[in-house]
Amino acid sequence: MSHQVQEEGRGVGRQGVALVLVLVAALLLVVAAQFITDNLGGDDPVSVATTTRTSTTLFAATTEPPGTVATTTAPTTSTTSTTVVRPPNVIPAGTVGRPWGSVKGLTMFRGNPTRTWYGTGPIPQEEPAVDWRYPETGGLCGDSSVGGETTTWCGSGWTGQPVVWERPDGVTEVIFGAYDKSIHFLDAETGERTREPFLTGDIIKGSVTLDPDGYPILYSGSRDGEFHVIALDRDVPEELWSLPATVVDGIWNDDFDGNAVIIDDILYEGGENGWFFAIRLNRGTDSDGKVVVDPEILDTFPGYTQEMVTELGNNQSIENSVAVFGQTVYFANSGGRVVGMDVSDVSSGETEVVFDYWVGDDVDASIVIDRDGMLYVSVEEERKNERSAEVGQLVKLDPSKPDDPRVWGVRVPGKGGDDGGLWATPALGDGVLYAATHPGDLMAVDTETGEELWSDELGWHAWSSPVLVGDTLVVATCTGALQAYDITEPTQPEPLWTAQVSESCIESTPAVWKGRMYVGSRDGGFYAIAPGRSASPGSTPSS
Ligand SMILES: [Ca+2]
Ligand SMILES: [Ca+2]
Ligand SMILES: [Ca+2]
Ligand SMILES: [Ca+2]
Repeated sequence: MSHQVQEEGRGVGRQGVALVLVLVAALLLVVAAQFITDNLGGDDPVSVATTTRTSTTLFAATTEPPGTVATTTAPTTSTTSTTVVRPPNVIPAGTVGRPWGSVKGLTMFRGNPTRTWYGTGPIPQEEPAVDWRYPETGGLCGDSSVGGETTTWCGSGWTGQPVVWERPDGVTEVIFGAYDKSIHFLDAETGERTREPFLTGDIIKGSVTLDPDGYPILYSGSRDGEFHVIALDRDVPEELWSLPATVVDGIWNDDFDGNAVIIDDILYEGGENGWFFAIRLNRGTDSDGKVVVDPEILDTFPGYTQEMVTELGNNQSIENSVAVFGQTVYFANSGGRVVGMDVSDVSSGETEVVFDYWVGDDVDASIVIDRDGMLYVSVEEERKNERSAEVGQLVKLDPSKPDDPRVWGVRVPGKGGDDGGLWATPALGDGVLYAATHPGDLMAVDTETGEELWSDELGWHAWSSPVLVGDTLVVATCTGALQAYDITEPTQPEPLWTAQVSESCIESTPAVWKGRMYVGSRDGGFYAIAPGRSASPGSTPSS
């Protein structure tokens, strides 16, 4: 079945288009690379350098929300502009640590394809307080069944990072999926609904992706067996298309927890069925100016091998969020296989495994990629096999040495009855990686040597990914707090404040936007935290 799917993208016309794109890319590569080298740093967005797309109005007549105009500029002669340009379909080193796309916002889990941008500051320097809770009382709860056992889940969990973006009409909107099976849309200032919730068929664990190129489209997985593509330019959010996990003959289950990346109309996503997908969205507008897609599955690929299934069993799900550098898409699966796929020819349906490494145990955190293209892989302790003990739980890999890529590995043992390892995705600082561990420590690790420079206790079960903006690091804890650190001296973080948000565990990753923070808790609520208007902690749900 997979082969039929793979064939769909291989039209002659498509190859012609691909050839033109490759030529354009080659022409722009040198100029763009130089430009990027000259313009590192800052919060400025990254634009694609292309002669085929300029200042395009994506939809004209609109109702709610007002139209988004995406402009793609290619300032190839200016050296004073701070916009970074890049060749199409390529993620250059200069994109690391920067926002992604033309939309002003945090549009995806960890902000960009290398999973290294966490929002726009500042982060409050003094203890903030809960500004609003959604809903005001009660919780966002839903029942979900696995293997005949039904559990009630409340709030939002792992990874659960919200999208925050500045709409063209001036409203800053927060968007997140929750355990009540719905995607919620809120006014960041007030916590009021901006749109009707979008209901899926099961709980949502992952993070949503807002189209980074200005199309009014949202992308979300769910436990319901579908990956959803949702239009935001209708009266209510409306599904345009969905990818069923059953499109391939997968193993394990049909959930989608991983967060999708969209690069120049191609969406990359991994599923808990164990497969990786590359989908050309063919985004556009209809005659009424409404956004449409006409998706085409370019490639499907099983993240597992038969050998892995024989050795480790069927749990070969992909729950981590794909990361991209250059023209290689990286993902890892529950068997501990770290895969790099060359997608330079994905438009013609051709991908190739160019990196393949086994860390031994489940990888659910996202791979983080630095400017040298080095991979930081966070491994859980579930299988606890020899390989995992040997490789370590926080591992740096050098893809330029595919035969022996391990640069270093840090052991993260269990403690106090908890397993070791990491579920959270580390934050990449200046020569330092900040990682929250399952046993409950926040570690600062030297990216060159793997030396553990510093650590602090967060409690236990730290699944929320640390967020780094400017010289401030903030991390949510399973005791329901946000903890901030001053990292002016990156190797020696200094505690700044601890703000109690909720009485339940926070597993979701916070989003930071201009002095405010947004995060969901397992108590059922979703919170905005801001410089203190009141000193009172979050209201406790009434039920
Ligand atoms: Ca399911
Ligand atoms: Ca899952
Ligand atoms: Ca897993
Ligand atoms: Ca796991």
